[in-house]
This record gives sequence, C-alpha cells and structure tokens, in this order.
Amino acid sequence: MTNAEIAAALDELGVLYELDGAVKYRVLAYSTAAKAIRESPVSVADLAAAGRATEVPGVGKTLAEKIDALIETGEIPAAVKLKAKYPPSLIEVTRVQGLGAKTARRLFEELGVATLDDLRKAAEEQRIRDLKGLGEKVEENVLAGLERLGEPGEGTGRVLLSMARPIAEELARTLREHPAADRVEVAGSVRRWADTCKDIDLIATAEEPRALAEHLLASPLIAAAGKPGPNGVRAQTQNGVSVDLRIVAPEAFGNLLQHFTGSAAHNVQLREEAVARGLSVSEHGITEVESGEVTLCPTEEAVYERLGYAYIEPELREGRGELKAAREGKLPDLVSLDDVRGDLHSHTTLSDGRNTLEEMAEAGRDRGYAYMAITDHSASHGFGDHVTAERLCERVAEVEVWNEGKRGFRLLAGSEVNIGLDGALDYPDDLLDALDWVVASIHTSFAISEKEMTARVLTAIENPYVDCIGHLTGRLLGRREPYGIDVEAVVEAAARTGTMLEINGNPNRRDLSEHHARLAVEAGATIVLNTDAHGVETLNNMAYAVATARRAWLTAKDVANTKSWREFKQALKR
Ligand code: DGT
Ligand code: CA
Ligand code: ZN
Repeated sequence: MTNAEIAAALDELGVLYELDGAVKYRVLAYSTAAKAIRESPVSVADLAAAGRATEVPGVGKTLAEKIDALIETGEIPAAVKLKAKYPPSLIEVTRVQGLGAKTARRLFEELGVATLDDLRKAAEEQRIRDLKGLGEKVEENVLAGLERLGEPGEGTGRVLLSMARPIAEELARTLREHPAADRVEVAGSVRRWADTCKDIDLIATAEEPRALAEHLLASPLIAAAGKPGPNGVRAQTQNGVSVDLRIVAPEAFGNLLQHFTGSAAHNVQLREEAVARGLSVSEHGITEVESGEVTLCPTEEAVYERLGYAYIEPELREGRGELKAAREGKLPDLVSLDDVRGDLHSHTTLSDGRNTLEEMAEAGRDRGYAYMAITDHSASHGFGDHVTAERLCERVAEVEVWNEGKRGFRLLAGSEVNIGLDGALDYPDDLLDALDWVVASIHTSFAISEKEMTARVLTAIENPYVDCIGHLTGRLLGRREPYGIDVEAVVEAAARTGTMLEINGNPNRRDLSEHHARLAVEAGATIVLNTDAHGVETLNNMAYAVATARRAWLTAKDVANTKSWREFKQALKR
C-alpha cells in the first residue's frame, strides 16, 4: 500500500468524523497525519510492518492501529461504520471549495444533497438560501467551487517545490556517490525553483550508464521504476513523485543541462532566435546550418556564449524577456540568500508558533542575521491564547529585555495584525506606534467581492502604522486560489505610501507570486522577504522567498531586508 493510499484513507476518515460532528482538533489530527504520511520519503507501510508507524510525525498509537487495520484488511473499521451513515459521495461534496463538512451535513439532512449533482441542482434552484444562516452568497460560492473542481492544482499531480527539491538533492547525492558517476545535476522546474513541479529531472554523465541508472533504484526513496538502460531510467518515489534520470556523453553535458533545465518556453524562444542566425540548437549540440559544423558545449556558459548571450540564471529562464536582456547585457544582478540580513515575519508560542521568543531569537542570530522581528498573530486571530493589547505591551518589554547587552543583532517587537472586514486593525494606534514593525494581513472573510477586498487592503495600506502587507493574495498553492483583489491598485498605493509588500517564503504560499512581485517593483514598491516561520526549522524557508524574488527579476536594491537595520528603519514610512 502506497503512502498516498494510506493518506487518502486517513483524510477520508477525518472528513467522515467531521460530518459526524467530531471536535475540530480530532479532525485536524487526521488531516495532519495524512499530510505527513503523503510527504513521507520512506514507505509508511514498511514502517508499520516493523511496528514503527509512530515515527511519522503526527501518528500516535491510535492512528498506528488504524493504519495496521487498513493495511491488513484494506479498510478502517471506524470508516466502514461511518460510511453506513453517510453516503461516500457526500465526502466529495465536502471537498467543494467554500463549503466544508458542517454545511455539507446540513445540506444532506435538510435538503437531501448526497452528491455533487444534487449540490449543483440545489444551488441552481436557489434552495440553499432558504436554510437558516446560509444565503445567496453560499449559493454563489458553491457554483464557483463546482467550477473549480477540475482546475489545475487539484489532481494534476504537481507537487510543491518543498516536496520535490529535498528529494531531488538526495537522489543527486546518491548518484554522485556511485563510482560510475561523473557529473550529476538536478534540472527542470526544480532547478528553476518553480512553485510546483510535475516531476524531478536528473541529468548525468557516467562511465557505465546502466550501472548508474540501476544505482538510482537502490535508493530507499524510490518505490517503483521502469527498466534501467544506458540512457537512464524513469522511477517513482515513495511519496508518488516521478523521477526522470537521463544519462549522456560528457562532451555535450552543457547542451543537455541547458535543454533539460528549460523552461520549454525559454528553449523555444532560444531556438527561434538561433534559427534566425543560421544555428540549430538541440540537446545534442549547436549546429551551424550552412557548414554543418557542430559545437559541443561541456558547460551551460559555453552554450549561452556560443549563441551570443550572457549567462542566464535558471530562475530567469521562463521566456519573459530574459533572452533580450541577456543579449543586451541588461540582466538584473539577482538578489541572493547571502544578501538577506533579517527576517521580518515570525511566530512564537505566544500565538501559534512552536518555539519561544528566546528560541526564535537565538535561531535568527545563529543564522547570522542582523535583525529579526517577532510578529505573533493579533487579538482577533481565532486560536490559542489571544494576544491582547496588554499582553502585546508586555511583549514589547520582553523584547527590550532580550536585547539588553546583545551586540550585532537586534530583536524587533512586531505583530502580524489582522485586517478587519472594514480595513481596521486589532490594536489601538499608540500600541502599534510602540512596535518596531507591523505586518498587516488578511486571515478571515475571504469570500467578499474583489472591490471590497481591494478597498479593505487599501485602507490598511493608508494606515500610517502599517509597515508591510503580509501574504497579499492568500493563495495556498494547489489548495486555495488567491482571493479576488486588484493587485495593480494595491502595488500603486504601496509605492505611493511607502508601505512594503512581503514575499512570504512559506512554500505553500510564495505570496506575492513572482508575477505580482515583479509588478510591485515595476510600480516602485519595496519588497520584504519573509519566512512566516512558526518554528526554528521554518526559518529555512527564506530560500523560497529569495527564489520567488529571483524569478521576479529582483535585485538586492529592490528588497528592504538586504539593508542594515539603521538603513531599513529609514526606509519605513512612519
Ligand atoms: P514541470 O512541468 O514542472 O516538470 O516543468 P519542467 O520545465 O521540468 O518540464 P519537463 O519535465 O516536461 O521537461 C524538462 C525540460 O525539458 C523543460 O523545461 C524543457 C525541456 N523540454 C521538454 N519538452 C520540451 C519541448 O517540447 N520543447 C523544448 N524546446 N524543450 C522541451
Ligand atoms: Ca520536470
Ligand atoms: Zn499570516
């Protein structure tokens, strides 16, 4: 049984419990465990067989027993029982965006909605609005959600870069350690740091290609594979990611790496421009059409040079004007991870973080940052201890105490303040004024019109105490579309008022997107690269924020947190 199958069964059970009215944390336990299992690089069925399923994060004894039953009998007894109560088609209904299990159950009990078809009919016939507490808006959302069911992101098999990248690097390491390996590189969308990836592309040269292809299959990360041959092999990882290993002759390694790094759009444009110059480009080399003379390039630099371009960083290879810029020597000097001197969005145990203020601060300092802001959620955020104004005042004092006697690193007292439906913030102005740094974000009431959402965010931008807007569009890659918002109006206002815009480096978000980030900088707005870390490990997500910035053509000058704190402070609007 694959990790994906086990995860799907637990997800389903979670939904069934939710339909049955279970408390939220119980439901959450199932979806959290399912996610960990789906993303586990090792086979959870193997772990379970060895009695070690509880090693998977979020899997306790109860869950481990359910997994054992599932593997043994193909079913979880609790799920069988609940399926007798609720038709399986109702589970699909709960998955419609903007609905949820609670409403699905009411629709089932009060309107007899048991299938997606029933749901569409009920919405079209305007029967949902008659139920207490549900209105026309819900009907609209249901119809929109039904439209979106077939859209990319769900069921398209693309995975987050944060899932693909560590596997790609581990597999490359495995291949490099084999004596037959010569060069091994990760290519494709993983190398370009795209948001999501269809598969992992690996490129290698080797003395004995078949032996190297076979060695890939020895990795514990690989679950299944085709037949390894002299040109490579295709395989599948334990967590369902496809891997494509291609092995070639070393003389043309640059041509091959360039070709398989892509993107397809970049390559198509590159080839068209080459044809106009009498050159034919392929993964096997560059041919001068008239003479038939072939140039083999051992490096990518040589490929671009032969074609008359400056070297183009993989993150820029999307066919968005990079070839013209490379020809004219106008490529941007891209911001890099080393340029980043601070992180301005992080959470602690005061709200929903896993680590204390001290632990987060130490971790930030250990990374070599010059400053870091603690920005716990604000009073209206719906879980854990609410951070009251009083508590936040104390927090400011705690940060001050922590900073005492420290040199070369400054902890900043901040907040990630919810933007209310009317654009107002949670705290009084004098408290916001006492903070070093205020990020304002939308966390509630997504389902308003684009016009309302834009006005709401513009109100926050006009607020003199708001330094930065967090994760502007609220998108969750593959799970939640960005909400409707007029990004052009927002970036214009941000530039005009000096309000910074965050690129959130949580790999599920990467929000601003690369498109919006480029738009923002072109409009004159300033960007901040943040992790939104909820624990010390996720401070590592800065790499994804940097990657989005690079894919948006940003230089260090466009990014505020490449400055020292003294200069940064001067760039603030207040
Ligand atoms: P994805 O969808 O996340 O896997 O994105 P890529 O870019 O990794 O795409 P993939 O794996 O289909 O192919 C890897 C590279 O191979 C791609 O970036 C460029 C090259 N390639 C693939 N198909 C074509 C094509 O039809 N024309 C050209 N010129 N290059 C291609
Ligand atoms: Ca690929
Ligand atoms: Zn947030």
